[in-house]
Order: sequence, then C-alpha cells, then structure tokens
Amino acid sequence: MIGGSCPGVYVWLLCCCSCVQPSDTADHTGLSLYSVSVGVKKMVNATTVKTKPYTDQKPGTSGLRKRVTVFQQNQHYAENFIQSIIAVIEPDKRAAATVVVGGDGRFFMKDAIQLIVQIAAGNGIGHLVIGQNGIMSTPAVSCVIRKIKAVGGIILTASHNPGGPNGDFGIKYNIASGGPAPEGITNKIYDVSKSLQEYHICPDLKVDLSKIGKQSFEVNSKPFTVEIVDSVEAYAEMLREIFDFAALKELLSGAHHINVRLDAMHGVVGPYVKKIVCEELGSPADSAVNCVPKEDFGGHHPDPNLTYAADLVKAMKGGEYDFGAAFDGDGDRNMVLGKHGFFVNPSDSVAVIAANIKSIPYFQKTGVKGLARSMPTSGALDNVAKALNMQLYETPTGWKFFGNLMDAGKLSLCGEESFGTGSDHIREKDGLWAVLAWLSILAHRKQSVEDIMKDHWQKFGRNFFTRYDYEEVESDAANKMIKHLETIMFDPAFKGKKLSSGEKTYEVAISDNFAYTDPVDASVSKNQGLRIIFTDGSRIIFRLSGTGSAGATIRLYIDSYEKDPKKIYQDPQVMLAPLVDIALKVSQLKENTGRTAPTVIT
Ligand code: VG1
Ligand code: CO
Repeated sequence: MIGGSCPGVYVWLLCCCSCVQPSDTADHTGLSLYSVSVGVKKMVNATTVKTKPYTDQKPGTSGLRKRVTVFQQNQHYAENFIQSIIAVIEPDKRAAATVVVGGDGRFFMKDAIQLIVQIAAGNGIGHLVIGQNGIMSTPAVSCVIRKIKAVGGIILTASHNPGGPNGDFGIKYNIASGGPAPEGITNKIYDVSKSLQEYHICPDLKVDLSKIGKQSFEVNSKPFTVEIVDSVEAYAEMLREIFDFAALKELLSGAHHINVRLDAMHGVVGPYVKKIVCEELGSPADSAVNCVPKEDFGGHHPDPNLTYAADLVKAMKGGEYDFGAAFDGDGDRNMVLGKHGFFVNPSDSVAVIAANIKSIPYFQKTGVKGLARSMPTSGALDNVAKALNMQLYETPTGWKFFGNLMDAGKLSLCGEESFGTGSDHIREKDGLWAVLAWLSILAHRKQSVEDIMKDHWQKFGRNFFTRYDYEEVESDAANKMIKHLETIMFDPAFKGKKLSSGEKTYEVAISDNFAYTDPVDASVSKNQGLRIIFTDGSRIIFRLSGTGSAGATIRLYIDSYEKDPKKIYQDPQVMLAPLVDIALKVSQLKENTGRTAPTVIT
C-alpha cells in the first residue's frame, strides 16, 4: 500500500495487483456492465452532530412528503429523517449491508443523495448502489433491491406531486423485499425522528454521481463503497424475462405495427421508455415524448390523469395513435388511452389484465396465485376473480399492503384506482410494466383498446367509477367534514336509510371506517376510509390523502356496478351523478369546505 506517504488520503490503484484486496476487485452487485473501480480510495472521518427532533416526520401513504422549502430551510430536517431511516437497520448488519438509492430527478434530489451517502457512511453502512446521476425509477429501485439482495432502498421522490424549488420533495424507505416499508417500520422511523438528538455523518465525503463504477472510501478505518450503476439495465433485463419481446417488437415495429404515443411527463421513466420501447422494441423515436427528466417536470404536475396529462389526451384525440400512455414522476403510475383518447379507467385496467393474463409469459411460468385491489378501487377486478375462481384481497390504500400477500405466495396481480398497476415481479406498482402488459394483450388479441374494453364489459358487466379530488383544502375544514360524516354514518339509524337523488334511491346496507387485518401477519390497520355501501353494492367512499404536502386533499370515490348491456356504454359522470349528489349532500362537503367543484375528476 502506498497510503503511508499520503496523510489523510491514500491512493489505491486497482490495476496494481499488490494493493488490491479480493473483495474490492469482485464486482459487488454484478449490475453494471461497465463497473470499473475508480482507482482512488479516500479516508474520511465520521462525526456526530447534535440536532433537535421534529414532530412532523410521519411517513404518509408513501414516504415523507413535504415542500422542498421544508427540507431546505429547516435546519437538519433532511438529515434527521435520513438518520431515522438508517436507525431501523440493525447496527450489526450495517457493515455487510447494501442500500440502494435512487430518485425521480426532481429538485433537491442530488443534495439529498449526497446527504444519504454521508449519513449512511457515518452510520457504518458498508455499500450503497446508486443510479447514475441519482436517476432510478421507483419500480427499478424495487427490482434492484431484490436482484442484489440489498437490505433496503431509499427513494427520493414525491411521485406525482409537482417539483422545483417551490414544489414537493419526498423520501421513502423500502425494505429487503423491494417493497415500501410496512407500517410497523414506518412507525419506528417516526418514533426515532420524534426523539432524535444527534446524527452521524461524514461531512467531507462526496461522490461523483455521474461516473459509472465503484468509488471506495475508508470511514474510521472501515471500508465504504458507493457503486454508481446504469439506471435502466437491470430493470430492462427483468422485463425481457416477463414479456415476449419478439411479439412486442412485431407489434410496435413490424409490417402491421400500431402507432403509440408515450408521455414520460419529464419524470424518471423517460430514459426507460427510450431505451426499452424505442431502441429495443423499435417504436419510432418520436413516439416517446417529454423523456428528459427535469427538476421541475417542465413546470407541470407529473401526474398521469385526464387533467394533468392533457397534452397526451389532446394528441390521442387526433386519431393518429392507436395506444397512448403517460407515467408519473417516479414511474410507478400509468394511464392507458386508446385511439381517439378512449380512456381506460385504472380500476378496469387491472381487471382487463387479469382477464387476459395468459397474454403475459411471466404468469404462464408462475401461475396466478391471487388478485388484489385497494379498497377504493372499483369492484371490476372482483368480477374477474369470481369468474375465474381466483382469490381476491381488498387492502387499504397504498402499495405497501400488497407486499406481505406477495411474499406469502398469495398474490400475483394487483391494482389501485390511482393509476397503479403491478404484479409480484417486484414490490412496487410499475408504470412501464403495465404498458407492456397492455401491449402484450393488444399483440395477442389483435383488437383495439376500445374493443378489448367493450368486450370486457359485455362479458363481466361494468363497474362505473369516478374519483373527485379536492386538493389543498384547509385542514380544519376537511376534518370538520369528516367529523360530520362520522356522526351521521355511525348513527345506528343510518343503516337501512334510503337516500335519493332525482329518480334514483339507494338503501344503506353498511357504513363504516374500513379496517384491514393482514392475512399474513395479522397486523391491523384502522381508519382507512369512510364507506357507505348500499344494498345494490354501490359504494361511496371518503378519505383524506396521505401524500399531500400542504393542507388536506379530500378524495371522494364512487363505484357502481351495471350489468345491463344496453347501459354499459354510458358516460360514467352521467351514470354516477345521483351517487355524487348523495355523497355531497350527506357529507355537506360544500358547506364544510367552501369548495363548489373538485380540483380533478377521474
Ligand atoms: C395516493 C393514492 C394511492 C397511492 C399513493 C402513492 O395516496 O391514492 O393509491 O398508492 O398515492 O402513489 P393518497 O393517500 O394520496 O390517496 V405514488 O405514485 O404518489 O407513490
Ligand atoms: Co408514483
């Protein structure tokens, strides 16, 4: 070693066999094709910094989400939360542990990653694997955690929330299965954060996020390595195993190819779409738009719905494209559109995939173990489960509840009404996977999106579904509305009550606050949404969002089943108008919040 002559820092050239230890030459993850060690090993010191706890670092539906300014302007705010996350990794496991780090490219991500590197090193974590330039979609992080058997991952994203200096930022912890930390762990993180007095950090440690390869350090005489990997390759490799790429290539670039338009909304999925759909499957380069990740998502909400993906909707209406899709900031959500902008409701999307599951080679290998949806998601999937004699699970909102079922071999395919679809190939919802699933169905059935959807409704009946979002309502007003609703709903006289709007009358069968007992570990999650279920099965659901960063977002969900083939092509907003009216009356939403119209209707 030549370290002795160079105080503080010593040079470690990997081409020089006399100074290389076997563990350093082995490519730790096997992930990157180009993994070369950057031949300098630096010695850095860890120090302990005194801090004061914050009381508001409770992870929500999917991680801790706050305004960027909250992370930036409050002293040690990000440091505290990162320290709280790392605190849940057992101290004796840290030296051998690998943690995956990646994010959706939003403003403040790179700063946060440098902090994670410094704090992970300061707490004795042995290895980090980070996407090049910090970029890694949420499903790709899940994929990489599983592939390299990491102890977990930290994802820097606020998903579909806007970014930029005045936008949102978020930090989420995923566990060794690749899935979002379950409530038991997020509660622990929160508890640590509430009493945190200090954190451990290597303030002088800096990594070059742009350079693929391994960067080695010595922290208080213990090795610490950071490996920067290609953000796309491991994920692409996984998709090649799941789908029939030859059939997809034929569909997208063969003699009778269809035309697609994919909108990455300047989120993280752009490089994935470019490499997989354009370069590999042969779709023309201009079929994918907004593919360069931007810190502020070009000033838009990176949220794939009819309101925020208006450009895609407009482009599809022109009739030039057969299939369209948009993704959210971190690449786990998807919206599917057919020719002329035909909208596939996400609750229907998962049901269609379930009914056509044989179009996807992965499921032929693994079999279909069970289906699941979040509680507010429409019952469309239930109809398929019943017809195919498959088990169906109804979980609370948020992907973390699916993981246990998947790990226990009870669940293969699941979805949420909020544009989330996925399977047990990983433990996150997966936007590009959902798009390739749909394209596989198109390739197999050789029908349009609209015809596939209409056939489905003919066969299974249709669950009309809509969601109204009231964003940034004043918290007190939202709570007042919920209190009011509870008073009415929990009155024993409410059951059997007939509620009418125009010609329509519905009789209350059940009214409750949804609670879930995990069938695997028996953990109980209460207060997951107020439900009014009518005797005909129609449902009105109210819940407060757990992903917002300011005020409260009220979500109202309506689900109503129709079997009559003559009625199934009607406009959902027309079909559901009486139930919406009843929901607004019962909740006195307008009176309580002053809101006369929702921010977004899906
Ligand atoms: C929302 C959706 C939920 C989804 C969650 C995370 O949560 O309703 O279905 O799992 O976002 O998605 P909430 O609590 O705001 O309703 V993502 O793509 O923002 O990570
Ligand atoms: Co997301």
